[in-house]
Amino acid sequence: MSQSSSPVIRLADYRPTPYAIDTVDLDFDLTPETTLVTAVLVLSPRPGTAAGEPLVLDGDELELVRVVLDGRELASTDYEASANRLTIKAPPAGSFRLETTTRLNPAANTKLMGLYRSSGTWCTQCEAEGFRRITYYYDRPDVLSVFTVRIAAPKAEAPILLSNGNPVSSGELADGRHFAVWQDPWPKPSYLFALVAGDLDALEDDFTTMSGRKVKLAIYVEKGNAPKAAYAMDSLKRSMKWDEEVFGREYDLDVFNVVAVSDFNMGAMENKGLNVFNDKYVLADPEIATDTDYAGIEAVIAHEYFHNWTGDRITCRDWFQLCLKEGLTVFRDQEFSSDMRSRAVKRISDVRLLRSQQFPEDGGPLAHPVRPEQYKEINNFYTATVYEKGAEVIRMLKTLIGDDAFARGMDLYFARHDGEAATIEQFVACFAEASGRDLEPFMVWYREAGTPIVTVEESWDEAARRYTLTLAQVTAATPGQQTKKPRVIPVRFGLVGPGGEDMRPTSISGSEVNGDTLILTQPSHTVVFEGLPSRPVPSLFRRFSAPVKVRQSLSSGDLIFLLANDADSFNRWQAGTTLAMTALVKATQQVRAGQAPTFETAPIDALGSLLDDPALDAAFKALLIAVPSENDVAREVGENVDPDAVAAAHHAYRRTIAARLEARFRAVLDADEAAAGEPYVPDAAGSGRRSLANTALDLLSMTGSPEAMALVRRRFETATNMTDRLAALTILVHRGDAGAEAALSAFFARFGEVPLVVDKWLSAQASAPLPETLDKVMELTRHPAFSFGNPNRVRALIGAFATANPTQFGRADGRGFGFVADVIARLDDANPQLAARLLVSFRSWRSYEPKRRVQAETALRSIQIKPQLSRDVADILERTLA
Ligand code: B3K
Ligand code: ZN
Repeated sequence: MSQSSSPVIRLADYRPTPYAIDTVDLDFDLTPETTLVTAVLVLSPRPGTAAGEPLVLDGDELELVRVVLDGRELASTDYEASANRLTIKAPPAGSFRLETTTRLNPAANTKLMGLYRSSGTWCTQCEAEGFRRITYYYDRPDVLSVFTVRIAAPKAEAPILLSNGNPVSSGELADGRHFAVWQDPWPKPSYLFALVAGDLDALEDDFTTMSGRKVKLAIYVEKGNAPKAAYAMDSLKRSMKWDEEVFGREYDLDVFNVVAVSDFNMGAMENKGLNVFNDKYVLADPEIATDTDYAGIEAVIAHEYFHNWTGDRITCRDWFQLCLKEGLTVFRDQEFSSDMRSRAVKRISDVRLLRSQQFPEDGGPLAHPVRPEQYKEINNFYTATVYEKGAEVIRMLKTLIGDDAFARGMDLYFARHDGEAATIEQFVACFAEASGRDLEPFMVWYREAGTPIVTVEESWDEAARRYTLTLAQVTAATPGQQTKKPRVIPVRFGLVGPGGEDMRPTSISGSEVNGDTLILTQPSHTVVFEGLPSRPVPSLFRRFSAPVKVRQSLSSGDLIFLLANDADSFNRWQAGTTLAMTALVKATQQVRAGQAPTFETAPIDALGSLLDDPALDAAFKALLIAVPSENDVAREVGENVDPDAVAAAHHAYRRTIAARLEARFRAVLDADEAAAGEPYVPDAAGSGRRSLANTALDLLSMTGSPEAMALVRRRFETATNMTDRLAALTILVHRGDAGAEAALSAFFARFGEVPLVVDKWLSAQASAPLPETLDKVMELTRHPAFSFGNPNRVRALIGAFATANPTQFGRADGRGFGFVADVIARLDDANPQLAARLLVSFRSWRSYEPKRRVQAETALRSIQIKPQLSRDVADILERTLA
């Protein structure tokens, strides 16, 4: 369907369905080419439904075989059926039984929505609207029902038959077939349905819950891969324990199954009792996975498990409420990872992600509120705004009402809405009740898009010992929202005294104060702190207490002071980042003006002395010296961006750091090599050490000295784990080192059979900031290890090129844009979700300088002229060009 003809779905139009589905019995008869699905629904009218009101069920590319109503096969005049709708014109009064049979071809399902095949395994993905590709149904989250599922399949091909809930029976059938029946006692919406059938290995374990019930755990993987699921299993058990201890949530079925598949549109899916995962977030050992992969597995396993309560037991009334489960579950997984690792390091990583993914979304054509009010294609709303900003909003709520009220609010939410499909209003009402605070003003965070800018001005009255901060907020217009209301903004703060201690004013006036937090509610506040012994250095938004942009002109001296002294680790890092960003933006302006970039040395030396501080952990040091990315700098520059100028400034800055801190970086690497004999552990300490060493190596290589490059080559050759090996390979490739080709060949010779590692090999090449990269990427699309049919391969090659290679995607000749646009147009028929995701990489096209802006627009328009664009791509395109 083309975009212009696809309807806008609006929150304001929400109505419950006229009928409830009391029970669902699904029968799957699986053969590779054809699958017959018989669904028996027992339906009953909801109160207020008029007698004979038509029953209209959703479908998508369905082929109807027959319809039986209360035991009688319907004549074609009694119903209307199309591929995307089944209407029973006049259902009987009272409850009735509808039986439909549909015929599917899972092998031909390249959209990876509904029932499809991945490496010979039958699997499903139903969120958001994939269940309607299996059978006619009320495919929406507010229709909850209890499911019984019978699966029959050829036993040799699919000895493992899984669905939601608990296994109830199984047995043999004729012709080498067998069956299994699964029953899920918990009412759920269709998007949480799952089925898996295949010849898989399992890693098994068990977990005893807090009330003493033993739960059987299994992670199913392709043959031979079970040992690689060990870290995922360990993460699962830690997640189950943590959710009991921190949120009081106990698991509620006899079994919990996870299945890893290699063809998956996203990270993973929280189907009740049967999570289906992209194998990238399950499989790991030190040979194939990096520290980042391990942390990702831990976080995603936790995230999907936590959905059991925030998503499954309490689900969303409609898709506008998506952040009800996603923002909350991201918040929960962030807290889990913080408890497992370093809280400060986790916070900094999360904020970096928010700024790099969500801020550009909020500031561009795809901006939408955390709780949107309209959509054309819901799959395009699984965004950083709904997920990451959604989590920030919950974090602010906690800051605002305090930990205890927050915990009581969560308990109330679980108690009050268990078994329901809820709204954001209902969720927030629990916290209003638990805290006694009016949270209506806070709702602006859910209703309005855009990142507020908070401007800070200070003054110090030496004679009166009075310190004044003026904090003013504004949020720019976003598509469809011209005017913005002021938000409730919690500002966690410290007033840092000359010795690094937090000073205590005798009084604070001008805003509400809650412990160490100022609460802004007005467009502007003048906050007065009385009775301070000397001018403090303000440390604002500690721990990043609100997802805003801060405009504050602290001197380099103040920032260097905070970098060294702030009691808040996040703000120490923030001070260093602000110093680096200021230097990079200034250098970019110098390059554009045809001047050589120049840098202050004091901030660099300050970083250098922190490297010597034994009190700081390695992961934190790595974050301190990590230079903001070129994309970060471009975002800060904001308009008329010339990616080549940004790259030149970035290059010059890194060379300056490298030259100045060379000896220290060498010391870091020596220390790392001294630890080389220790066994690989992907925990905070081990990954921190590697992260610091590899960041130092990357910077050291910027000197371009033969010794530095020899060191990189040696580290590549002698690496004993994937983290170090990939870090060294990436440096060789990105610097265009003479040894790069040999290293790439050696890497492929060793790992060419492991698709998840091939992805790293593809990404390292696609992100190389070299003029030959585009041709290389085109050539790699024809490599036997690459396939347009596999989302991980496409993201590793094309996605990395479009998002992690600003100078080559943004080539001055426009060929980078043109290439990615061609790929999107080509992918759209087979896999619209994947194509739409890639298209998002164009969202900041208006920030380019005029020449590139024209070229990006030309590329976007070349997609638009393609006939039969998917709704997914057409929607993103329309909004991007609007
Ligand atoms: N809920 C799924 C995402 C589904 C995406 C549908 N397009 C995974 C998650 O957030 O846990
Ligand atoms: Zn989720």
